[in-house]
Amino acid sequence: FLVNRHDLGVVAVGFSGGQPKAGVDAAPMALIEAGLIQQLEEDLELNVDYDGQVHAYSELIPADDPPFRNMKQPKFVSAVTKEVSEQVYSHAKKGKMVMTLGGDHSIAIGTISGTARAIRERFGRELAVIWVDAHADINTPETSDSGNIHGMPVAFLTGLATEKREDVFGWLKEHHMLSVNKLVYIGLRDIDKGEKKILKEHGIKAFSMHDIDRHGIGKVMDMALGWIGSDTPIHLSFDVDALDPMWAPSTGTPVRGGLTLREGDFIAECVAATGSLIALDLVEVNPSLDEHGASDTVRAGCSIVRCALGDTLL
Ligand code: Z70
Ligand code: MN
Ligand code: MN
Ligand code: MN
Repeated sequence: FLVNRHDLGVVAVGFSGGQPKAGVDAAPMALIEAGLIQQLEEDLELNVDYDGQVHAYSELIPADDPPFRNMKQPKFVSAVTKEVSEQVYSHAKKGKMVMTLGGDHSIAIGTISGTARAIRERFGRELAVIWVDAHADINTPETSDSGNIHGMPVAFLTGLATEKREDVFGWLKEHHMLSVNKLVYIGLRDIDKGEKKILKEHGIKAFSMHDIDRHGIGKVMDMALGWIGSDTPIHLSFDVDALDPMWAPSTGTPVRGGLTLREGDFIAECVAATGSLIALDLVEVNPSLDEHGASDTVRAGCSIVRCALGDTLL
């Protein structure tokens, strides 16, 4: 009802500026070369609207971009995410489902602001986000130890971090934003001290690996989707480092003790089964790290995407 689930807009974001390691910008091409788009068209029978480019946004590189409020490359990340926001919005406003291939997780500032705006305009509704990740990515510039913006997207999207400067995320307005009680985390296991405080203070719903061990992934998904409630449009933002490095070693910050490949696919299948998925991000695949594990990591990413977009076993 929310989108035409057979019409998929694809945005390929070859961007690594939200963190220090090169190579995550090559992920969209690796995923596409592994046959992802072809699989979606042929096996899932989706009408894919893809401009055929991996965007590098080199035209947006600022002349100078010194750290600001502890953020690294603030102007570049802001400009790229603003552009991604427009790209995602233009698919979503036409009623298409949107898939964005990253890139590092800072790009979610663009993807989620784009869908939140489209959903507000089209239905007057609020968006829910399921953030699958080893990390919470909810540091403010002031709580961040690293200054890497891929650790901050959720803070900017929820308004926990704000900045008036237009060229440093000041373009993010109320209509781009997400309410903290419409956010659910799954897979957390590496959270900074300041982030823990934020999660507690705002009562943000989070299912850690401990919760998955305790209840099993089936019950956790029931609880996660129950928190969101039925008939709420869902944006799934999937960081491949949520998976255990056994299955997804080629990522910038692997953390042991993660989701199995099947648990990752199961999360995506459960979201697909709600019929409320309107957008999907797959981020942080870095084929140049742990090179012999790159094909496994890419295959895991392709599998998660297929499951989220409705591939069924039978
Ligand atoms: C840390 C920070 C992060 C991904 C690392 C790490 C954040 N909390 N996110 N890898 N995908 O730098 O803020
Ligand atoms: Mn471009
Ligand atoms: Mn992340
Ligand atoms: Mn992560």
